[in-house]
Amino acid sequence: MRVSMKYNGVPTSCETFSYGEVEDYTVNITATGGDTQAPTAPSSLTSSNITQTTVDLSWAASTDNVGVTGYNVYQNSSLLGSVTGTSAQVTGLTAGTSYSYYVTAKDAAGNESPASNTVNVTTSPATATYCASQGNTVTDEWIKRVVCGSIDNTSDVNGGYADFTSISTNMIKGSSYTITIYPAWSGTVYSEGYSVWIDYNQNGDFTDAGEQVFTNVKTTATSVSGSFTVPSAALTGSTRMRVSMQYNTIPASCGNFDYGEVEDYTVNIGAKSYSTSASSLYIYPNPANDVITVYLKELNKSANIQIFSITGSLVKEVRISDLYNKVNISDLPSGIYNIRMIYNGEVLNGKFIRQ
Ligand SMILES: [Ca+2]
Ligand SMILES: [Ca+2]
Ligand SMILES: [Ca+2]
Repeated sequence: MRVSMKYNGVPTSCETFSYGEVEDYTVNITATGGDTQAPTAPSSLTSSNITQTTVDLSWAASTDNVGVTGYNVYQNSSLLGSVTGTSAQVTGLTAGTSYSYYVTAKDAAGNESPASNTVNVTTSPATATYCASQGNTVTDEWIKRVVCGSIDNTSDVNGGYADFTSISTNMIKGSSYTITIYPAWSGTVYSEGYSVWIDYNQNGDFTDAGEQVFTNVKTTATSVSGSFTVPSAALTGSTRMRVSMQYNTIPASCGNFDYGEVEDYTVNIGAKSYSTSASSLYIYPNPANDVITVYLKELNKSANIQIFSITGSLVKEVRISDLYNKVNISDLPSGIYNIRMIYNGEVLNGKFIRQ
């Protein structure tokens, strides 16, 4: 390295001049630049958009004395890959499986920061496949109608089995629901046994404790009915409800039998428990005499509305949309009512007075 100072002008590297001085030094240039300081640890690592096979990770940026050049993403403590930004989408995961993640920052010299916080992720459950079940003969008897929550399905004869999983009702953990089954006979009235299951843990069977939610011993009654409470341990999300009717005995959840019918439905189990404290629904007018209007915040949407008496009994359930959001309450006795709407997986509550 040459340092040069010249009177009254800028010196060139090779010249002799009258006034001034030149000094030569030595500089040793190394390959790494000598940066030995690692970046700070990334912070605030969070996961989002968890699906059966992917998860999105994002974190707060690290700093470095020279500069952060990228981040290493670790899955179950093994390096998965590197990115330059502060987010990453992990793909190729297995449904219903737990994974742990942390990230580190790195600089151009290859220094790696300490690990960020760790986040644990469980991918969405695999789509369950259920055992087959059906009545072999529906000449004499079948399930005519099923009513549960907002399901009210009159089906008549379905050849022994019907997949009605496109028909669903919402349910909230800790809340009680009533199911009513109506049989029909072509001639002679035979005794029929009944059973209903809900796959609360979404593992594709009806055999876990508490999943048989209703049974009725053989009867010639024109309808059977019972109540059950959705356990707090039930998984949030959509799952299967199986309704079965068999001649002369209570049916099993799997397999074929001689006489009767099986119908499958979908139940959407809500994450939040019912609270009457917060009033997050806008209801007009209030108090009201005959009709209330309940406002949905988004267009082209619909939602189920449940109205409860002050003692907690479900007295009305209707479906509203942004195009038709009126609920007839003229049949309700005067009093205070709680109203609940399950919308986008969220529970919105309100109160109104029937004058
Ligand atoms: Ca550094
Ligand atoms: Ca049927
Ligand atoms: Ca199960």
